[in-house]
Amino acid sequence: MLDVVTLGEMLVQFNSVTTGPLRHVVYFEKHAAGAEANFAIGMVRLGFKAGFITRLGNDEFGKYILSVLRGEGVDTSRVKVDDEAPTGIYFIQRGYPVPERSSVVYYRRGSAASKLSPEDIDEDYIKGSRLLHLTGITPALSDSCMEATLKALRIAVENKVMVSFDTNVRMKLWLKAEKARKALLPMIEKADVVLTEPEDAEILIGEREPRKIIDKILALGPKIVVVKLGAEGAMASNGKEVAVKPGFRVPVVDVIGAGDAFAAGFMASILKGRSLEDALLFGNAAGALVVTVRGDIENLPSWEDIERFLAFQRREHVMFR
Ligand code: KDG
Repeated sequence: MLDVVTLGEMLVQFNSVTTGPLRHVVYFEKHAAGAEANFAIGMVRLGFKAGFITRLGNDEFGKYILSVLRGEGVDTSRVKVDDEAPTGIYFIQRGYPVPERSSVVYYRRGSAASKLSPEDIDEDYIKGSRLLHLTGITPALSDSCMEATLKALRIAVENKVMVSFDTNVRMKLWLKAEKARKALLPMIEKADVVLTEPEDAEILIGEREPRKIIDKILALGPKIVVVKLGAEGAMASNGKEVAVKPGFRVPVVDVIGAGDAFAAGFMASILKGRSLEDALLFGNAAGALVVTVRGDIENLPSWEDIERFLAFQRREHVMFR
């Protein structure tokens, strides 16, 4: 039996070794990444059994991604290989035009994962799990991906499986804000835990202020709402208490993937019955570790590494040898 099931697209990420506009970058480093897969790997590192539903192309990049998922211990029994469509890829531009920020350029239209459809969603697989994690990326990939997401959500709700939903609004995929709003709001309403950030909330509910975002989303039905504030930390509420935790100061190499690391740290803590404050602390720590390197998954921490990171932040003596 699994603890967590998620679905979406894992892509090959070509991360610029140097900062600056992509046209001048000479060297790219190959990684495997994608919001939901990052989350699944993050949860495995934190001791949970996680399964990932997707389609991969029958190509070199598909083989690479499958080996990464298997190597990380993610259950790949529901990963299908598609002979017709390729594995998606994307490039990351770092530090330009905004220092310490990254942007993405996708080559994923028509990818194998965009062909994911309701027939790929196995009812028993989700029923037997403790948590279904969804993000706003998968429903933006295609109509069939949207239907697959809705089917997974329906199964979870009907079987009282906890649902976490990370808004992850990607306007490069939606193109129109109205489309994102119409698709994602009904999903948010059915989720138990919603993770979002001010930029997404502005698009979805016309609100940027963390406290107001929390109140507005709690009023839609979710039991816990978390607002991720990047380097500033995060705020969360369960309707009874509001918790706030500042972020950690770390050298920033590439911020892509930090939100997924945060989500894994946060949800792993919730599944372990920890307080909102602890969940924010562990989420922030996981996110901080991920921004210090290129690649989304490499620095996803174990509990032990989170503890060592936190001890160092508290200026406690940490043994390195
Ligand atoms: O959250 C990080 C992801 O955004 C990145 O890895 C790529 O999944 C991705 C996406 O669709 O943007």
